[in-house]
Amino acid sequence: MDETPVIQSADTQREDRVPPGQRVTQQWPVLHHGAVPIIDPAGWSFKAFGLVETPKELSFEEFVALPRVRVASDIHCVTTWSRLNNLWEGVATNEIARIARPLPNARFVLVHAFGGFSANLPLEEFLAEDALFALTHDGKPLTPEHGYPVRLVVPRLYFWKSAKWVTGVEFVEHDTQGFWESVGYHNHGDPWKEERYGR
Ligand SMILES: Nc1nc2c(c(=O)[nH]1)N[C@H]1C(S)=C(S)[C@@H](COP(=O)(O)O)O[C@H]1N2
Ligand SMILES: [Mo]
Repeated sequence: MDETPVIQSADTQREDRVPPGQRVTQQWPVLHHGAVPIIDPAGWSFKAFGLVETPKELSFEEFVALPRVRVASDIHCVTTWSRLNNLWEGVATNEIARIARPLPNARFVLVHAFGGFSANLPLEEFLAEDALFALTHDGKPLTPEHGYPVRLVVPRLYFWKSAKWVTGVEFVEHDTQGFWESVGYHNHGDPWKEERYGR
């Protein structure tokens, strides 16, 4: 039996849990810029750096040995599909902060991914209790197209913030745009406020 605690993302508890302008799909579409990278975990590492007390570089072996959480959440993609009831398992963003120890002037993060991709988030939202670096989805390892070996999942924001093929997180003082934000997606991306495109 899996003893890993399950965190229920708050948005799944709403009476009407589908945000405005969204349609529920049973599928799990694949969306990203560029080609799917095939990542060998043996050559992969996770870096926590920038404004932190103790910068870390973790091998895959070290990363998977960190304490785990499970999160039950809904996915809301800006292209209007939502996929309800996803179960993720991985390492809480909070766990990464606990070991890297962000400095008081760290107020934002850039989550970096393979090939130069990044997504920007306020530190507080990155550290939401339901945010994690996921290794599995519905009990199975992520597939390459969904971000193997590790992807970010930030349930309360549109799914473009949930970087696939993550290579690390950088703690910064000032907000700078990530990949999709720099080509016109909203800087924040709250699905309940329909922060889809533009500022
Ligand atoms: N590395 C990387 N991660 C990414 C993207 C990307 O282009 N590169 N696209 C984002 C977007 S726009 C979406 S909608 C989701 C899609 O995730 P999925 O393919 O698992 O559904 O991944 C996000 N993560
Ligand atoms: Mo997207």
